[in-house]
Amino acid sequence: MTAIAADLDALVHSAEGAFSAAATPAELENAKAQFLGKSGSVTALMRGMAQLAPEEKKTRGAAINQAKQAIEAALNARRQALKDAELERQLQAEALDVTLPGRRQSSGSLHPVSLAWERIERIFASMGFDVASGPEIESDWFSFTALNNPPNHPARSMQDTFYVDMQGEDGQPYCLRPHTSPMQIRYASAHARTHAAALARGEVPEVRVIAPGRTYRVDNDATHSPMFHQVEGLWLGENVSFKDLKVTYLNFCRDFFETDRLQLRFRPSYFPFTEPSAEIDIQFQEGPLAGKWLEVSGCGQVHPNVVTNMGLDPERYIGFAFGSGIDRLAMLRYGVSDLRLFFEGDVRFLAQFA
Ligand code: 2NM
Repeated sequence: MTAIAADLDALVHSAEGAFSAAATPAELENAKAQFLGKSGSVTALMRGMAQLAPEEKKTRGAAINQAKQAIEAALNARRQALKDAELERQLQAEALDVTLPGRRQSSGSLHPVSLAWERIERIFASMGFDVASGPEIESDWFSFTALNNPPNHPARSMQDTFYVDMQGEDGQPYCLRPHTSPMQIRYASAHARTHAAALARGEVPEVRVIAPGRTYRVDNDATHSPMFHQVEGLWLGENVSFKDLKVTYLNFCRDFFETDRLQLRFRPSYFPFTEPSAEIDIQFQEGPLAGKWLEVSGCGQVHPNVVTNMGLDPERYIGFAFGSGIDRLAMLRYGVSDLRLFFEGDVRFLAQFA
């Protein structure tokens, strides 16, 4: 009796050992087959009972059943343990650290040149100027001829202007506009057509517009970029004078630089499209640039030939135009020392304007 019980005991221990050695559910099912399967040890013991006497069968059968139940219990315990371990592993792998800081959605910001551009538009709009924009690839007529540029003017040369492999009806090549003046001609010509009836009645409806935009020149160093930004202003009417130019530009500078502590100086100069012409210099009485005269713009009274090319009568229309670099204004406004910083796209620079 004890001997019989001892062999079953050993079998139960052997099963327990095999089950706990199984590291995965698949291994465990293989181990189960060794004991409880069709050709497993327990099944063999059951078959062996056929040879026993009826009295022995009873006690031996009960003992085998007990052993079988013990093995099944061990199997179920190991199944549960493996399941728990798998769940634990999954929880570890998918663990969330809710104390980690969130990933910030960083917001972009406008480029400093765009900031300056928007300020310029807002300020001139507040003084009654329309804002016009148009083509960057322009004809020879709008780029040069209408602007009173003589055929051999140096601005027309290959060294100064990017030409495009496309010709206009006049046989002249198109170019990347070297200034936004073409837009002034386009705007004033459209104005002349729109107001044809008023003009026929002898009225002189004013032209008051700025043309900001991208412009191009064959030039590339610390203070020149092949693509740069210009804003031109044009104010024509019956009696628009240099006094209006001075007041307009001074008011613009006071608003743009947010100070009245600045002075303007008009220095005689030359442009084909204006006569007389001048350079506008600015001097701040305060701040890091105080005391230095800095060139900010060209300007002048629009040449009668240009007024004519706008489709307007130079006997009735007089006024001024100016052209300023938006990049240069932005450098002065935001204290940027190198023009190239605007065009490198370095976020460490750009983020400072956020
Ligand atoms: C400048 C300087 C002086 C200018 C002239 C015109 C137009 F189309 F009305 F003739 N627009 N802008 C002008 C005048 C531009 O830039 C330095």
